[in-house]
Amino acid sequence: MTLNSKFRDIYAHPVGRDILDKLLVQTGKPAWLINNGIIGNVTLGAVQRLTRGWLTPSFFEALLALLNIEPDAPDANNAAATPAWWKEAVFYQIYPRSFAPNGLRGIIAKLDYLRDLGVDAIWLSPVYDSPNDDNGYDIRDYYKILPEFGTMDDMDALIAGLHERGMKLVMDLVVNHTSDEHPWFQAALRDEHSPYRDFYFFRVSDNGPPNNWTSLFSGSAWNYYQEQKVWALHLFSKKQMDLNWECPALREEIYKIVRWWLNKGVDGFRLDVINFISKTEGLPKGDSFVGTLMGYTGIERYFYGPRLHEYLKELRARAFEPYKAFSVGETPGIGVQMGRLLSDSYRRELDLIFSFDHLETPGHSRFDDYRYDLSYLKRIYQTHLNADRGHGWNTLFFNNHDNPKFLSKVDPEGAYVQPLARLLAILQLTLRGTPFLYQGDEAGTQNQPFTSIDEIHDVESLGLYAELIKTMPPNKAFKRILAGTRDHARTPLCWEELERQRGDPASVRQFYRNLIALRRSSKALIYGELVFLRPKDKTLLSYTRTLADECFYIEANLSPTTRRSAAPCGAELLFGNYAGSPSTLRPYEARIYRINKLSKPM
Ligand code: TEU
Repeated sequence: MTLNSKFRDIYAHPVGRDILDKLLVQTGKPAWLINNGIIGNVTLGAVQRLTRGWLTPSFFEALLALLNIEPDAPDANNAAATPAWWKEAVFYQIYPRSFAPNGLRGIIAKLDYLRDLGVDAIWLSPVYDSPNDDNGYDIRDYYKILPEFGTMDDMDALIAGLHERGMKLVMDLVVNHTSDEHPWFQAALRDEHSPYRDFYFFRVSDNGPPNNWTSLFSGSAWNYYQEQKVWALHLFSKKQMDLNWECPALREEIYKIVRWWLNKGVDGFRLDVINFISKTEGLPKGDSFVGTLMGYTGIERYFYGPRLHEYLKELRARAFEPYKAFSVGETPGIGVQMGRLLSDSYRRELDLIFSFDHLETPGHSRFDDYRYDLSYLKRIYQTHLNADRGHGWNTLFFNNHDNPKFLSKVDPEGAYVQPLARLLAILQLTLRGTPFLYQGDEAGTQNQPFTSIDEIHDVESLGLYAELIKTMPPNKAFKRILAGTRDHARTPLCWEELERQRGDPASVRQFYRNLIALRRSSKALIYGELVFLRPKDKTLLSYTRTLADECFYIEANLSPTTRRSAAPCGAELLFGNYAGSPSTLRPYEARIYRINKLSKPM
């Protein structure tokens, strides 16, 4: 790709397609705008001339560098999806800090609750030894359990307890960075000739930070160590130091860690912010326009780096493959086409990725106080879930430990919690993909009514608050933190309520339990072809799942106002989040029907 490349060439390129698709979604513009005879023939050079003074040459240099990183394009294959346990499983994410008292022992005590709910596999957020600057995502010792969570014996008991119940364990692998208290970093800092010095990004620079990259937790991405007169890179908190994957000895250490845990019986890993592990050689500075657009300066230099595919292929071959272990990558910022290149089965890299494109509507960031419009979710599902019928597979989630509650984004007042929680469950357990429940989803948990910054503990929120009060009054700054803080997802679960719901057949929990049982009973709801209906209907998400002669029709009213149902005549109602099935759909009403092939809706 060069400045002579035309928009249509860029749109035909996987990275170009993802960038332009994000721009189109953010600006609400249709795709044909790119591919038509006029705009399609416009070259990058012409855009540079037209936007002189606004988009600097460094923007085009950075864009071309990003485009030319990727020589491949996804292989379009529409063969039927190959069966795999992790496509049929229902995953449940546990955030050990707030799941249950007594750490690992507390989790073991809840395994029967999870088995009864229908959970097949647990994703366990970090339990490794850590100074907890970022709640465990800053690891000090990969081979040791954080004492407040328990012992390695407790860990072995958890693995055994899960396997006894036919369940699996996926741990969290945090290898984009370590804690600055990790012995590798301590040794590297102490001695510039230490072999561990190359495990990190140490730089000598006399005039300030080596480049203009900013941390995802606010401020510069560089720490300066006065005594050693050296800088070190940290894309997250000041105590989370980025690892240099260019260093073969570092990669060997990571493969050893993975094999050690897989030897213990762990079934796979969720790979933390794994798309950041390859940084552009020379750590070139970030473009200010991209930095403003994305909120993080320099991100275009590491979110889809030049050796990412090479490292993921090697990690899989050297550590995961020998154990047939499962891998799901957390990949913020990655688009549909890049996602296919990271996770399509023939690529031998990751099995699955978490895409975050559905979590915020266009023009909004997590810290914007706005009402989420579910018609956007429909748009994202229509572009993402069928992007790759053959090799590809999706993750289906609404919550995790990094985001405010999805329910509260759609319905901040909580006026429709009962139908809405059940609507989200119906989508998550009938669309094509692997459902990842976050602890508490099964009870319809909402955001916390925090009243002051003193109640906030999350390093990201506190870093942002410190930044914001430099330019706005504290109450205005707190309002932004309240909208997006991760602490909404990190408050202790109320087990009294969860156990009450377990005994109440009309509860959200039991609704999830019955839905999970329905999904488990039907291959069509897992591997069935997914066909979206009425694409232009903004307030109705309707689709069918068909496999052999089994067919389901699902519809969901995406609005708080009553509207007409579009269910086909003669269809058999199986599930609904309201009693009865009038011809209209009440606010956020959703239904699942079984239909026989003859009355299949067109
Ligand atoms: O999160 C990576 C990250 O950037 C998230 O904030 C992500 O962008 C966001 O969820 C998208 O909605 C991972 C871990 O999940 C997070 O808890 C850690 O703080 C972070 O990496 C650093 O390890």
